[in-house]
Amino acid sequence: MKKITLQINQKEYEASDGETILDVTKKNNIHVPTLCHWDLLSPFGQCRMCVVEVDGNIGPVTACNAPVWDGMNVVTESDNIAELRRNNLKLILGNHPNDCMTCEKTGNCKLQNYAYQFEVHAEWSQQTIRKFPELPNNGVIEWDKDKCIMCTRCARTCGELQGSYALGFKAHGFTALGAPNDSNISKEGDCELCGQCIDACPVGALQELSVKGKGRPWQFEKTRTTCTYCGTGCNYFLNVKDKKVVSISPCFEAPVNDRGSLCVKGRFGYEHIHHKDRITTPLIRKNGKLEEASWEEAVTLIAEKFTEIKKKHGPDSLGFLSSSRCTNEENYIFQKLGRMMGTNNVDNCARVCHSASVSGLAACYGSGAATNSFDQIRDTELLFVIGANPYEAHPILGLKIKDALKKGTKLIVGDPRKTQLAEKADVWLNLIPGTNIALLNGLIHVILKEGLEDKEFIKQRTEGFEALKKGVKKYTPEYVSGITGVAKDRIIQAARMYASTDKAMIVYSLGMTEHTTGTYNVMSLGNLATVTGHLGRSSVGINPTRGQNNVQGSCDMGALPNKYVGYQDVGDEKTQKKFEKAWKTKLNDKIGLTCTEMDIAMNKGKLKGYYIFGEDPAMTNANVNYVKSGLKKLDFLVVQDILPTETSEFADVILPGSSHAEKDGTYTNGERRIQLIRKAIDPLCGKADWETICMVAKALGIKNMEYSSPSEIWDELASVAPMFAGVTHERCNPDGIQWPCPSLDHPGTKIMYEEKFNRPNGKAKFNFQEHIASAEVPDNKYPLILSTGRRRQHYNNGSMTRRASTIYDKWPEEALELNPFDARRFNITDSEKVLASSRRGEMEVKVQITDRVQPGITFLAFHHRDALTNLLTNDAFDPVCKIPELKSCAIKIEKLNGHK
Ligand SMILES: Nc1nc2c(c(=O)[nH]1)N[C@H]1C(S)=C(S)[C@@H](COP(=O)(O)OP(=O)(O)OC[C@H]3O[C@@H](n4cnc5c(=O)[nH]c(N)nc54)[C@H](O)[C@@H]3O)O[C@H]1N2
Ligand SMILES: Nc1nc2c(c(=O)[nH]1)N[C@H]1C(S)=C(S)[C@@H](COP(=O)(O)OP(=O)(O)OC[C@H]3O[C@@H](n4cnc5c(=O)[nH]c(N)nc54)[C@H](O)[C@@H]3O)O[C@H]1N2
Ligand SMILES: [Mo]
Repeated sequence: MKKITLQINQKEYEASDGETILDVTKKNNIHVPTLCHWDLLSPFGQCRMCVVEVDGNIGPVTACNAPVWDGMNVVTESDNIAELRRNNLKLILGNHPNDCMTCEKTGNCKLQNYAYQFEVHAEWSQQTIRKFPELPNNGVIEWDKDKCIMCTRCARTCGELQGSYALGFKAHGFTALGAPNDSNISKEGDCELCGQCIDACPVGALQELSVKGKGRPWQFEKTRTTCTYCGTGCNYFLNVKDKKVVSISPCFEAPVNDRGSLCVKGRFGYEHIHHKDRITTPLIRKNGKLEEASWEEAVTLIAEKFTEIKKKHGPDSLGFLSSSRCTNEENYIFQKLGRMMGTNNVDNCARVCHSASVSGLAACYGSGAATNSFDQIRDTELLFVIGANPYEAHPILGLKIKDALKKGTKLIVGDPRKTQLAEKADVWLNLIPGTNIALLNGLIHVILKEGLEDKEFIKQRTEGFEALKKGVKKYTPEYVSGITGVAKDRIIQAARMYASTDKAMIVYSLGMTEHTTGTYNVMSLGNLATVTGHLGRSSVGINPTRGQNNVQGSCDMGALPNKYVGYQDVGDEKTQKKFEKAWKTKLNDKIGLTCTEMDIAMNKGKLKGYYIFGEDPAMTNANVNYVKSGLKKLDFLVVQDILPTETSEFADVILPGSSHAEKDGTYTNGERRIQLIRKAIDPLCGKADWETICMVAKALGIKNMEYSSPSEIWDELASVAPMFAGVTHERCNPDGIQWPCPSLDHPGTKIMYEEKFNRPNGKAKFNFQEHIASAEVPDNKYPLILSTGRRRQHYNNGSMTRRASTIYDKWPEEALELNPFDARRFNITDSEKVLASSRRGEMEVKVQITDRVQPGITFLAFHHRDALTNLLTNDAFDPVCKIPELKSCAIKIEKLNGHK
């Protein structure tokens, strides 16, 4: 970019062509007042507070949208300028109420600050009263229309940054204001409650209702931390007053949510922290009822029972289910506890989530994690999103996708459901659930037939190509169309687009993994990325959107039955010796049970004692009737959670957990970024989860498990896992580090496999697989396919989001999505309650008639206890990674009248 020189207030400055005057003054700490300008938005030039004088120009110009030129001479302060700004303020204040001192925004209001600075006095307030249309409040964000200064920052934020267009301009002229949009300015028009408009508003017109009266901004202690919901890893501030988290506000410096953007859960899903249902003391079941107990009593009982079970039935009669909602440090010591007890029956919720990614990607490339970084999404030329719904499940990644689309990035979506993203696709591959392998083989078939593969890449960096070539031969577009239901032209078009675009990135998720063919699905997707050479560079690769805030981390930490921390193999002689030496004990070298296998072992009476930490399998595993029957058969169940759950109903002892606001540690997000979480308040129950686990270990007589802080735990695990050797808590501050990071001078890894793959010979491997149908397909008795997944507003078992009144009041119930064709077929009307049943269970649920689902396919989320979706789902699992088929089973629906 061309460099130019200009003068500002008689001093010389360098700038680049294309910058505005305001860009240059900001960079050089020259203060120019602004109201309608926000750095995150394009310049608007409406409020005219930023007027400056430019030599040779007839009148003053607005600094925010005036470009600089070589030799320009700018004056930012003069009597004339001050008077102009003062007059602008007078005009604005003339329409502004004069309740300044009682306004929540006092002290943080730009208008108020400028009124002081430019000495505009109170008599200017409310000279003119505007007439505004009456608009309903949405119950969450207060819209105080009289305070609106018409800067339009809220509406521009909603459209430009969030891509939601729920706020627009209500009218023209004097009655124009940012307001909920009911005009046809926007096509979407749905408020997602991201809350970004609150931060955009420079005055008190938009505020979070529930924070009103809880204190003024300067009274809050602010702690930057990492969000506790999904694997995106957004950062924000917890605002604390009187030892209570009263609100959440954005952090604009974070690497992941770089514009401070948050989703509805991140922004408003915090009420669980101080909810009355929080478990704050240990509970012991006595005569069938849970009663409050002391820590001492609870921990002694656990030690007694686990010791007794181990003695009587051997260590493998014990199981340890770790928590992807909790920190790396907690996961490390939790799996260590299990292993020190002599068992590898250690697992985490990745089993029912992305375990197929771990096994599938490792088979292709040697590591089971995302190959690239989230910010590279913005620079891709083509995105292939398959089996993922980021607009709902990872909304901040969704924003990056929206940015890319705005720039012209092409989009292919592979999803049976017409998601919001699928609506935007250049090609929507509307496959039948469970036909992923056939579809992917079909795409590769076209690519090879048309010679679009990357021949050089295949030759230099891969192995096993011939078998793939032979295998995909029969997957012609016609054949694949017959299996998948996708029109053959779409298959051909998608294959050509993906293969012939240089920067083409794959984003995928559970639509690929949660199948009995999960591992093979991921391998087939790997084949596609490899055959086209879309690997090892920026803005390409194959990227699973990891689910939980720390599911990447709990796998990394070895909360897996076959791996120690850092993916070191259980049973490998050298590794066994290494950990025996480090932990000073003899260790079991037999691979343990997965959590889905533990469900079977409980039912067979082989698993007797189970410690479930921050997970709710009685609600979230497939076929929960089976899970519950197993839990009932246990001799002893310990649950450590922050809130009561379906699973805790079966507990013999409940240990209180600590929420993310109550502890230090790290979470690892879906792009392998290890980020700090920072304690904002003391644990409500008196102990952080890691302290509780240590206490249990001590009571069990386990030595070497006493730690004074999470960073001490981190240092221990980094000393035994080479991929983390260069990471310390200190280095993770403030923006985190992406693993692998093998030494203290290593900067971390943004892109994997730039030079070689992690397999022994450094090459990527093709793994051809044939199409295999889902374990259960529709028939006369159960004629509909049920697929399951997520809604943006709720989170997994819903224990937290159902307790956030802001969220729950607006989204209180679940409904089964049914295509209008099926509704007619089964004579069902919209909102009617039906009985939905599968071979495993039944539930009553409301129906929503929508063409989001295709004929023959239904969809349910699983966030509500009163619509327990997993009563229906199939627990048949993938033979390699043991993930259950949560994304496809057969159901029927019946009208309820007359049934019960
Ligand atoms: N709001 C919210 N966000 C969340 C969560 C939450 O509960 N709520 N949970 C977090 C967790 S733990 C996870 S793992 C992630 C999950 O994130 P995602 O996997 O993106 O979410 P899902 O809705 O489960 O499923 C994704 C898509 O797969 C499609 N699908 C179903 N079957 C098939 C198939 O056979 N083939 C293909 N190609 N697609 C199919 C579904 O229609 C759906 O659109 O989200 C995380 N983020
Ligand atoms: N039908 C269907 N079922 C599914 C899925 C699907 O797509 N469809 N997806 C599956 C997937 S991907 C996943 S990941 C699982 C998720 O299943 P789970 O892991 O069981 O569900 P979560 O709600 O994420 O969290 C479990 C528990 O952790 C607790 N918790 C949260 N934070 C803390 C903390 O800091 N300390 C302690 N001690 N406890 C805490 C919460 O209160 C909650 O009860 O569900 C699976 N189930
Ligand atoms: Mo997940």
